[in-house]
Formats: sequence, C-alpha cells, structure tokens
Amino acid sequence: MTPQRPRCRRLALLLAGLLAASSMALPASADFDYEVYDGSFDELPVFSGLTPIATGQSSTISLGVTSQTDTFALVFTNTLNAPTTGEYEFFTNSDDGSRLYIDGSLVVDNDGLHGARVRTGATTLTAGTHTLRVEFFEKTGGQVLEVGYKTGNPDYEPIPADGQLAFIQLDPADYGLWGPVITWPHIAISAANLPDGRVLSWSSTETNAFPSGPTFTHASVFDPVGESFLNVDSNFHDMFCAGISTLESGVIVAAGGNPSDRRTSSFDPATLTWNALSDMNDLRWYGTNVTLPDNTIWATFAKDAGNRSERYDPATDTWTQTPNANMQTLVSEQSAINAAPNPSGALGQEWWAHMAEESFLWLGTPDTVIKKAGKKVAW
Ligand SMILES: [Ca+2]
Repeated sequence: MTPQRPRCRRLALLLAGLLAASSMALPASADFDYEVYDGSFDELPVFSGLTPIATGQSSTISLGVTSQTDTFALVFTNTLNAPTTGEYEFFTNSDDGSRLYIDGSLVVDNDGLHGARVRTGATTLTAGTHTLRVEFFEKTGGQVLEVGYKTGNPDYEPIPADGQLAFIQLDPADYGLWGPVITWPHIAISAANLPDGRVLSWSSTETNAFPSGPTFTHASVFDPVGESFLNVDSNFHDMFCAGISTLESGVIVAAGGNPSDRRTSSFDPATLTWNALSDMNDLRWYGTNVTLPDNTIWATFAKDAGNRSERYDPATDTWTQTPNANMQTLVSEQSAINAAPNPSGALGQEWWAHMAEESFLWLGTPDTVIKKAGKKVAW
C-alpha cells in the first residue's frame, strides 16, 4: 500500500468539516493513523522522543504502509467502538517486537527481538469509544505484523478500519460456559467419568500435598446435580499417579502408584466401592494405561518398569507381560529429554495413550506433542 501524503489527509479533514457544517452525520474514523520511524532498535523505543519520517492513514494495520524492510518502527492508532461492555481479547503476531495499548494501558506485550510470535491479552471494555495504539519495530531479517481481536467468537479477526468491534454472544448450549469454581475435597490427581455422569477423583495419602504416611487414597464421587461429594476413600492402595483406564462395564481400574507399586484396584460404579485386583508383574508409577478393543488393559511406559509392558485381562484377573511391545525407543527419548538442559519435558513421564480405529495406538506427552502416532500395536 502506498502511504498517503499529508495533503490527502488535509483534504479529508476539510471534507469532514464541510459535512459537519452542513449538519450531516459525521462518519466514524475510517482508517488507522500511522507513523513510520527510521532506526535500529532492539526493543520498542520511546516514541515521544522520535520524529516520524512519514505519516498517513491506512485501512489495515500492516507493514504495507512502508517500503522499508529493516531498521524501522511503526505506530498505528485508531478509535475503537465497543458495542457492549465485556471482555475483548487482542493479539499481535510480530517479527520483531510489538505492543498493543487500549486507552493507554498495555494489553498485549510482544516486545523484543524475535521471529514471528503470537502474544495475547484481554481487557474489559465498557460500551463506547476507546483509543487503540499498536507499536511495532523491525530490526533485521524477516518482518511480520498481524493484529486482531475476538470476543465470544472463537476465531480472531482483524480490527476493522472504522474501529467498530463486533461482540458475539455465543450460545452456551453450543459452546459451553464456565461456571463458578467448585471447592474440591482434594487435589484431583486422577479423575474418571462414571456411566451415570458422576465423576470419580482421587489424590493420595494427602488431600493437598505430595504423598507421605501410610498407604491410603483420598477419593470422592462428585455428583454434578446438586454439586455434592460422596467420600469413597481407599485404605489399601495409594493410587497417586497410577495408570488408569475404564473397562466396558464402566469399572475403573487404577494400576500401580506411589511409591512404585504393583497393586491394582478397581472401582465399581454400581456399588461405589474399591476392590483389589491381581498385582502387576512390574512395579509401575506414573504409568500409561489404555483399554484395548477386546476390553483388556495395556499398561506401559511407567517409572521403574523400564521398557516392559503388560496386559490385564479382567475375565481371568491376570496380568501378562507383552515382551514384543518393547518401549525402549520411548524410554530413551524420555531419558534424553530429562537429561537435556532446562528439560521442558521433565513432566512428560506420564504419557497419554489413545486407541483409534480399533488397531492403532497413539502415544503423546503432556506437553501436547504427539511423539508416536499410528504405530500398529505389536505384542
Ligand atoms: Ca526481524
């Protein structure tokens, strides 16, 4: 986009004055005002001490207002109009740094030298007008600037040139709605749905701290109707970070736990009681369990079990090792992550598993990255 020369803006102002003088409605500001600055910055400068090399108006917040590709900075301003009082979320995606201010307050801080990077920030806007200011700088290399907002709409959209924001009230029946915080009787380390809509959750020997003391598990069944809790503690198995899965019948199985246990417990949703099942072959803590299509449970990738996995058959209450499903590749990968400086995957010991298409097992870490997918299970 070619920058408009100041003369054009003067003409626009003259036209606006004529319209006002003739008592016609004054249109809202139709564009962003922008300023272009020349300079090599490592972070956003204090613009009040600088003189722009160009100014103008643009229908979008974009790098097209200048032909410069390195060592420059931009400021965009506009008047926003919020139709409804509510929370509005803004984002910038920039290379290098950017910041977004509403009414002079910082809402999105994306400053610094970096590649294209998204940062978001939310603020409550009262119905009516507000001032928008977006600052950006580019030092060298690539350059990116995108700015947008969203309200109820799950998608971001560009801020329109006239500053008129849309407020979309989503139907909670379609998208859900967070309710007030519910005071839980323990830190729910594990949770499982019961067939009737109630939720089983448990912690360990402690309700709100790392386990210590005699074997015990604080457990509750939460009923969302009336938001009540029923105490269902277990006094024979500390299921802190056990591997868990649900059988076809709705019975929940917790295997292993603190500290590196072979014990296995089942929770019967019909009687709301815990029962002891057969012990596993291996000690397992932070295990990954998944129910297979034949209603057996595969237990794998647990602390202390190394590369060994095993399978539980509820029909015979027996655990059988699965030596062909060697987990050394993932164990080595996990060890490498944990040995790296500042190991971001340190908490990735307990992987999740998901069965898909009847025959494929997906494994992933809690850091949202699927590490292994689509591998045919081989026992
Ligand atoms: Ca850059």
